Amino acid sequence: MRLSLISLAALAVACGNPDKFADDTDAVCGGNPPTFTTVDFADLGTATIGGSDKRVMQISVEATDPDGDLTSYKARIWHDTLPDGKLGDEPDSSVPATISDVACGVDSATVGAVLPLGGNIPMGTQVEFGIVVEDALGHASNGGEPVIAVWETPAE
Ligand SMILES: [Ca+2]
Repeated sequence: MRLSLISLAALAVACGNPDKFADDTDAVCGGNPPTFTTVDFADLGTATIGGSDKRVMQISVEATDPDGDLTSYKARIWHDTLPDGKLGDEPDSSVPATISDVACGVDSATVGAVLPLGGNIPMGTQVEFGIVVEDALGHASNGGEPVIAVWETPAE
């Protein structure tokens, strides 16, 4: 993972489970969107990114997609500091990642992003996050509506 990608304001979290081995590059994976039920958060402490130390957090989901085209994905992530169940129209981060080049070969994956704290995402407060996962064919989870969860960011 190239940490210089932090210029995108986010890093991908990509841990796939390529447990199927469909070796057919012409495969059409199907039309299932990814699904997930819960949103997980983690305080990752300090990381050196682009030569400077930054406090970082991780947002992730355990996504499943029966047609196996989580081979690459895009995590669209929203955040704001007003936990009212509403988020902006456009995501604050859109993080692409590739897990495998085996067509239709990834039907579950940990999907998410590492985000810097202390800037757009303030520390020591409740932050409302939303996430949508798009699979390799652009099918979006939950009809494209972000699944929302609130997380209290670390105080320091
Ligand atoms: Ca799919």
